[in-house]
Amino acid sequence: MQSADVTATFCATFVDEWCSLGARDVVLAPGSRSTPMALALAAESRCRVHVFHDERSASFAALGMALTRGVPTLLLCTSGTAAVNFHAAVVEASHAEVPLIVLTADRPPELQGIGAPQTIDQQRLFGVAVRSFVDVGVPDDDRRSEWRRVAQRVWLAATGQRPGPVHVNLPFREPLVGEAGDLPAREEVRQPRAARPLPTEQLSHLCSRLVGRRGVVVAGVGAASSAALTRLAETLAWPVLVEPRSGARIESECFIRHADAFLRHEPTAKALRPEVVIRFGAPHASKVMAGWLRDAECEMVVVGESPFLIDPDRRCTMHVIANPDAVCEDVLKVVARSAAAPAWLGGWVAAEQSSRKVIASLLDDEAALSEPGVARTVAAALPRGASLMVSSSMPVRDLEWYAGATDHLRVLANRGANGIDGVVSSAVGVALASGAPTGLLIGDIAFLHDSNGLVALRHRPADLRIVVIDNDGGGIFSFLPQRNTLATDRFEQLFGTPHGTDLAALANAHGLAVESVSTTAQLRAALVAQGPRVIVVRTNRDRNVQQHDDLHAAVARALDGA
Ligand SMILES: Cc1ncc(C[n+]2csc(CCOP(=O)(O)OP(=O)(O)O)c2C)c(N)n1
Ligand SMILES: [Mg+2]
Repeated sequence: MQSADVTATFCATFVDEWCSLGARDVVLAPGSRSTPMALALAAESRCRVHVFHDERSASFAALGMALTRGVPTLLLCTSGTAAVNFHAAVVEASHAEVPLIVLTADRPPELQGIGAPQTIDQQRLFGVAVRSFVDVGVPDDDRRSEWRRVAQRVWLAATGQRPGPVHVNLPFREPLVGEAGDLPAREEVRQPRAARPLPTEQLSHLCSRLVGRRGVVVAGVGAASSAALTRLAETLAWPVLVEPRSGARIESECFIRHADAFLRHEPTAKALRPEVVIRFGAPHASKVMAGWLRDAECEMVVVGESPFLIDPDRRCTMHVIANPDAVCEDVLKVVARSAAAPAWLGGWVAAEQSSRKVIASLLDDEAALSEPGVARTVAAALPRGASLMVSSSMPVRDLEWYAGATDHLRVLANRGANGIDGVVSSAVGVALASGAPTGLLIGDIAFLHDSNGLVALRHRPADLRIVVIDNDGGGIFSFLPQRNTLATDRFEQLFGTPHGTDLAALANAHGLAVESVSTTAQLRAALVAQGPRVIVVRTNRDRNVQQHDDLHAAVARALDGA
């Protein structure tokens, strides 16, 4: 066999193996050295190829796709700095436990270290951010019996107990265009991920901590289903503090949405101090809630599938590594209706009801949209079955604090490393993989940071409705002590960072439909139209702080009067 044909057969074997294991999305950026793999991917009918010019954008789109599907996206680029541009998304995928198979083409060994063009050291390029690194070597027909095993190992490393990115470096020798011959035969691989019951001892230990105590359930990303949480909460007579990304923010009086608002009210925060917390998945974004949990000095059980414990405040007293739905079921088999004092849940429900009334009355029909009002309206206006990507920093918080029920949506965010990079592209990936209407709620700086995500968007089959909150800078910083301790000029120079960019013109340059809105009714109407489109809402950073303060003061007044 000619060497180009061996290379083509090698690539076709890897692609066949990954598609047999479930890969469906391919993202690639153009380049020459990656030709053999690009051709193999394009020839595979089981997967869809999406081309992005900018590797950073490509990698975040791949991340968004994997976040949506839960299976690895295949991501390919050429050699050199192209590969380095994947790094931020690889880090996010690592922290957020999103499976990615990152393929970087490379020059063969004889061209390394001698100044050959577009050649850098790609060995372990992503350092500790990948679950595994493999350099497969120049394709060699004598090793064809190993090819599928290597591909399987890569897949298993990306989809293991702690999913994440895997880096495969692919040195290719010229000529790069060949014909694939027969592929080596495939052997089935087993991927065991069945939920196992908790060991009896751990289960009785867990249950003994819950029964008859003043407790709360906290539901974050990776929580149990709303049905399982409902049964657990009813049995224990506890509230469920639920954030949108859990997927369990249902319309129920025991499912608490506005804890951030009412826990700012000291007497309420004190009265609702728990003895025990059971947290499913990742913590909420709210600092107020984190501080309240710290002060409570209660026991905290954390339940999740990942062996990696997120516990920056070191409050966890028991870590249960298991499927959250299975844990709920196991607990309910043991625990009969709990004898917790009815006043406990009643106090939560009353605080939530008061907050809901205040928040609805202030935000539901604004003549001049506030940022909390935008977040609330975007969630409410998107159709059932839509996805909603929210950016750090304020959008993800405003949605958590002020949105109503969100279980009609799939809410996603890049909160592994909380970057404001790659957010537009991630949302493009979500829209492409879901095939459903997708909203993106994003600030102006994050939008500008990744405006390359808009490149060719109008040609993609993506119903993406982008809502940009344009406060001409970083609004989050106005909530920090810097705002009041620094002179305004210095604050604006280093933190506020106004840029004066015409975001509508930028979107226009990409041929996208653009609308500017200023009232709730206009925003609602704009969100009904199909994408891809950009909806711009102008706000003001100082007024935004005031509006948050006003909301919290109104909630506090309602609680005082209750
Ligand atoms: C990649 C990256 N760079 C910098 C930061 C620090 N940072 C956090 S929020 C923020 C400003 C965000 O501004 P914008 O997107 O307009 O949202 P707003 O704060 O106005 O809601 C910055 C620069 C970050 N989180 N990630
Ligand atoms: Mg901003």
